[in-house]
Amino acid sequence: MTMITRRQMLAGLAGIGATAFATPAFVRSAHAAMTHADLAPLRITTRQIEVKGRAATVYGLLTPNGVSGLTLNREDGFALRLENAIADPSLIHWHGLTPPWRDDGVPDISQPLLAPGASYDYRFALRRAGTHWMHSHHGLQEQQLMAAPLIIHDAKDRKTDMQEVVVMLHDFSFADPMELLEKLRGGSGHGAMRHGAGHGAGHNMGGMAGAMNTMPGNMMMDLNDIDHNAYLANDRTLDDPEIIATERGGMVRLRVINGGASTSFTLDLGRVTGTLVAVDGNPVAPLTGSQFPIAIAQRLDIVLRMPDDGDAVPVLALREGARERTGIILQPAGVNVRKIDPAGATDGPVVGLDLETRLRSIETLADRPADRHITVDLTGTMAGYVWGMAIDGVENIPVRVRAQDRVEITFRNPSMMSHPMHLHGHHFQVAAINDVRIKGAMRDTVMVPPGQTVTIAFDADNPGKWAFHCHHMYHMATGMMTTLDYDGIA
Ligand SMILES: [Cu+2]
Repeated sequence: MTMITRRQMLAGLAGIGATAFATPAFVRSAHAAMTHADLAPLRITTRQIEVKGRAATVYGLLTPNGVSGLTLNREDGFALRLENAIADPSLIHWHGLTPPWRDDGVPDISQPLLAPGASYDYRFALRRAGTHWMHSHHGLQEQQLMAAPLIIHDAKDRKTDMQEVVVMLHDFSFADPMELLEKLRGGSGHGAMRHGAGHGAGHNMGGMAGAMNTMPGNMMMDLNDIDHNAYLANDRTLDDPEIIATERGGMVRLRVINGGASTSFTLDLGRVTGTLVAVDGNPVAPLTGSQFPIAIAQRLDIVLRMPDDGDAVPVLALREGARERTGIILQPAGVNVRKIDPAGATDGPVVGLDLETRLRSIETLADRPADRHITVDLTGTMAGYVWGMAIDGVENIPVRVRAQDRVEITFRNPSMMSHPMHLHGHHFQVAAINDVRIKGAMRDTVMVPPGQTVTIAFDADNPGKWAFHCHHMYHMATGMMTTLDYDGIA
């Protein structure tokens, strides 16, 4: 049994450039000795970006052409050489893909950390197209932008003559993430201190946040643990946003990825109405609207038509429970782009389950009773900052399943924070919300707000040992993580 202890998690934490040794020449792993001409190279590296006029060294996952992330054809499969060009060990998880478990990119579970200068080769079939992403699963590297898009096209995507725009959201701090975590663990107990207090936008540079909201039914809720220095869309803030050329009246497919380490957003199209066509890469019955919640690690595919009047369309992401926002601008030729304030007039909406209850998957699981039902309590408090997953009342033990079983897992959340729960290796269907059965979206990450229950269902069709955790990086790093183990896998 490989339990991930908090000590092991913390042992993996280190800042960029903390080690001084030079990056050695690439060492090929032994099993890669045969042909590799078909392997796309992807490099774990560092790069410089500018945030609010200040230079920052962040991580990157770059192709040889300097492109962040990958766009692949499903039929070609996943054929990749991952090279570690930084001075620290790392490992990259392919979020949304369902590879053989040894290729899943979680240290100590799937495979050992990738040493500086070493490389791993990956080859597996791609089961589904969709908007996915990749990120470090080691320590707190994800906070320093070790994350990138991973877009899988199928034949239908290639036939559609529609402009695709990928929008990757991040939260960004100049501070060392280890420092941010230590402050959280210092147990400021902001719940008690900030009860009912208001909070302004951007008043707290890289400090601890303290937003409390009273939910319907007087349920108290903690919103953001950390006030980040900036919120990024494709690495930029609204002071200097990415401006994407579009056609007047043209169709655009947005592929939005929430790569934030600890921030949920609401996507806001302003006066434009869009059609949500997929979540977490899985098609859903089309839903129209101008605002769509996107919890940490989730994805939204939204199709929209540029206005005939030729106006630019800001695509904004509103930080949950706070005024900060980020975004990109869709700009038809010859149109001026208005400057948009990085702080809105009102707080971004709280990300709840209103949209989730309305989502219906297009490709649903077969009707079948569950062979196994497991209840997972999401436990923890801000005081001391220790989080956990209790399986049938026992803290942080693996969930055991049998191959081919229909499995249902019910999350209950007695804590005061929302937890975006992510199961590796599978896509599940949202099967019930607060005990009301639905044929909801197929997903890999589902939000579980305080005081609510969400049941997911999936077929155990990918044997292995899989990470199963909250995708709020600081909750995961302080204990809200376990594994899903198939019987018979060592
Ligand atoms: Cu959490």
